[in-house]
Amino acid sequence: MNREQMIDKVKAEMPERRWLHTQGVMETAVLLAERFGEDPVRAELAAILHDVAKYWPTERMESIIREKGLPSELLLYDKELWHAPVGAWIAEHEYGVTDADVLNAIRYHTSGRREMTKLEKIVCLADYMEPGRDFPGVETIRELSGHHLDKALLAGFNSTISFLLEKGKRIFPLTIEARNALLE
Ligand code: DGI
Ligand code: FE
Ligand code: FE
Ligand code: FE
Repeated sequence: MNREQMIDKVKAEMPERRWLHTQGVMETAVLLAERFGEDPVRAELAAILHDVAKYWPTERMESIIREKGLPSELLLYDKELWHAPVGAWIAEHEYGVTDADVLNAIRYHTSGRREMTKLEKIVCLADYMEPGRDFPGVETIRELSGHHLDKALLAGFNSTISFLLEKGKRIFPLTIEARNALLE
């Protein structure tokens, strides 16, 4: 599947506003890849696909998690987390992506994990700071991203963790591990 075909197929999976977000993540991931010495083509590919499962019905995500052997502990945490590992599965099996680093950048774009690759960090950070994002602290993240990939991403995880604490929600262990690893 070429880039244009992939874009058309992903676009058809989501409402217009989510496609606008995806385009923002694509542009931002390319910029960050150029800034921090990663491959912009692979960064863009992961960005195109990162939210492909975002609007799948819960039951459809749940059956992929159960039937394809994805980590079942995901089911104990917020449904918002599920589209990332499910998206990686779809990228591999429906879009023919074989690059493990690209697949992991999709898989971990929501939670992060410890020892993230540069590509994983870039996609996760681009998702936080694309031009359409507007949440308290996003400007600080954008400023840090001018020079510091890890500090900017840490600020992103801090903001997610604060948000989850405020809402009284569970925090997925990988998110805590991702934050701790950036402080080491
Ligand atoms: O899919 P997007 O909206 O572009 O962004 P995302 O994939 O980073 O999803 C973020 C949502 O996931 C946000 O509403 C917070 C929610 N979430 C729920 N539990 C957790 C979590 N995010 C992280 N990182 N860790 C959690 O434990
Ligand atoms: Fe997402
Ligand atoms: Fe994110
Ligand atoms: Fe996203």
